[in-house]
Amino acid sequence: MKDAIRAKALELGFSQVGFAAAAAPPGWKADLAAYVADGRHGDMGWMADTLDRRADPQALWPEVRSVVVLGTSYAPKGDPLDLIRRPERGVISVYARNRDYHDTVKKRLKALGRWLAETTGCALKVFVDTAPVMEKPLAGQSGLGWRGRHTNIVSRSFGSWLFLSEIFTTLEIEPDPPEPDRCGSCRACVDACPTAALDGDGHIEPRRCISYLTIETRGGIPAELRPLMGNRVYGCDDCMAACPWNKFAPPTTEPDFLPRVELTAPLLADLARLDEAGFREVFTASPVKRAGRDRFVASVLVAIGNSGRAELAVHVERLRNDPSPLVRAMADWAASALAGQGSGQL
Ligand code: B12
Ligand code: SF4
Ligand code: SF4
Repeated sequence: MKDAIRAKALELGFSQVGFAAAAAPPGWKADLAAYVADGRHGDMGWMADTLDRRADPQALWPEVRSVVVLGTSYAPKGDPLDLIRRPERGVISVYARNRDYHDTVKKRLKALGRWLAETTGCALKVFVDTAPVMEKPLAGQSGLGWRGRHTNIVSRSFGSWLFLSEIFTTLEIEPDPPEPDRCGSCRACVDACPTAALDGDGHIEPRRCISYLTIETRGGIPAELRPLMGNRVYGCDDCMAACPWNKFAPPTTEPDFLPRVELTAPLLADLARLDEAGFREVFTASPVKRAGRDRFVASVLVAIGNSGRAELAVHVERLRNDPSPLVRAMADWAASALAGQGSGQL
């Protein structure tokens, strides 16, 4: 059965498959509870609200017996960090340069689920970051990879560039052995983090993470972190890209994940011009829509403030009169940052 599931999953376009028991070791809940108690979830209130259901697959669905964990590679071609050295451009994270992976992966999960239910008669539920599921610990249990110091799953075949998703099933399936930790003495991801969000022991302070600051936070970006963000305007790949295991990852050929030309190296000047309608037009099927126009343009203004490009001041001035208070506040900051830095400096 495992071989048949694996073969069908690969045929449908998944990159890697593992099997885990639907049981939660007690440590999961304690770790998640400690994270929430420390306030690390920040504005992601759902993490506190769903803690009990999330920490145990059987609390979410009592009939579940096994979890099929699926990895989908989105490995980029070339070094995604090259753009960081081009301050007039905005960096959109690799995973968000084309269609929303939730949609692409969900379609495949449903096809695999349909086949599994028809073949075995089992009951099942499918998830791709769509329900309170602890995807990384499950993937770690299933042998897909180990949890790296950047806190995400690293696969020997696909490095850090894997989206995770799951099929919860009533079938009893023999679990795969977990993959041992292969980080060794490496600390490349920890050292690469621009905001020192990683402690080196496998923990993250999300409230310092650029991914959180550009996608999740509701309260604006703290002033002391803005200069550290450089030109990253949506998400961040630095810790993922630093991982030496990526050298084994073949670049994805999935059309939905190949970068759209206009999102590969967009000019900050163009991004700063986006109004609501323009934002919706450019980002309608993309994960970037999650940020919304105001928060996205606020991040663009931070990048402009960090760019040292005096010619971008004209966009900043216009946005100082924007209807959004968040955009106006970030435009004021960008204006003083540009004035302080002078033209052409980083
Ligand atoms: C909330 C969230 C975020 C938050 C918080 C991140 C975090 N690490 O907690 C923010 C917005 C910052 C974020 C950013 C990103 N995310 Co995110 N995120 C999630 C989400 C929704 C929940 C993660 C979670 O539960 N965090 C809470 C803590 C408690 O969980 P944890 O990290 O597993 O905590 C464990 C460790 O503390 C560990 N632990 C304890 N002690 C020790 C000691 C050692 C030595 C070690 C190694 C571990 C360890 O035990 C804890 C619990 O078991 C998942 C999807 C999901 N539903 O699971 C995606 C997910 C983790 N994200 C993902 C991605 C791709 C990203 C980004 C790369 C996106 C980007 N390019 O901007 C960045 C990477 C940042 C980073 N270094 O983590 C992928 C990761 C895929 C993978 N290969 O693992 C996921 C799985 C989504 C998906 N379906 O593919 N994310
Ligand atoms: S995504 Fe960026 S900011 Fe967040 S932990 Fe990784 S390197 Fe640091
Ligand atoms: S960069 Fe090094 S420490 Fe970080 S996940 Fe990869 S191997 Fe582990």
